[in-house]
Amino acid sequence: MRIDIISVAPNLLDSPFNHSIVKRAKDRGFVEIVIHDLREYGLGNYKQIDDTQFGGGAGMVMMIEPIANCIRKLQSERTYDEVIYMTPDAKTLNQGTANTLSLKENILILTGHYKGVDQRIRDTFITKEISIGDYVLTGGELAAAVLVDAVVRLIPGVIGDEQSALTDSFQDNLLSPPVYTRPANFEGKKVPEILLSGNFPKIDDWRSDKAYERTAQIRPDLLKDD
Ligand code: 6GU
Repeated sequence: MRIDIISVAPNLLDSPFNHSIVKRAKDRGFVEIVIHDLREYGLGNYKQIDDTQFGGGAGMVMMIEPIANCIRKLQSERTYDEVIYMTPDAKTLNQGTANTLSLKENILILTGHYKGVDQRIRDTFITKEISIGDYVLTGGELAAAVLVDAVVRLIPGVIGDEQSALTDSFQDNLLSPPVYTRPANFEGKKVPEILLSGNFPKIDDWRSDKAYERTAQIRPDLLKDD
């Protein structure tokens, strides 16, 4: 998979992709992540990328031309399965979206800043808009890092223990059951007996029950059919 990200703050994306599982996925050739500095496509001597909004009001809007020029250049080099705009005014990311995106070949991600991008960019180039939750970040970079992390770990082969991604919280719309490791007794607090029993069908049942219990308690909304 190849992921291109257009950003006005590329430095924000240095660290998240250069550690741990995402780094290993890059090193092993499962994913190539390329960051593009929108400023390089800015207009005039000042490399302008934003302007005041028509109709008045506080806050700058990201201009069409720099973004259009950048997207068009990238699209001339490869075909993108999705051109994604990270913005708080969109549907929220969930595991289903991450699963779907993990099977794509080429993804282009545009991150917003200020008041966001001129609506015509969204109308013309964007095939999918994603928010990562109901709160506002200073820019879309951290949101893009979240999306990329969620997607890359699902690319087949990236996580060694295949089971591990399959039993994540949310993979079946359920939260994960509690987990324990040694010692079996910490200051009198004991690990549930069943987990020490070696009876694996029973352990599976226990974990399913706990997952359901936890979900009903903390995120009952996940149990509703939609
Ligand atoms: Cl994608 N961008 C920004 N700026 N804030 C957010 C977000 C995205 N998702 C949640 N909050």
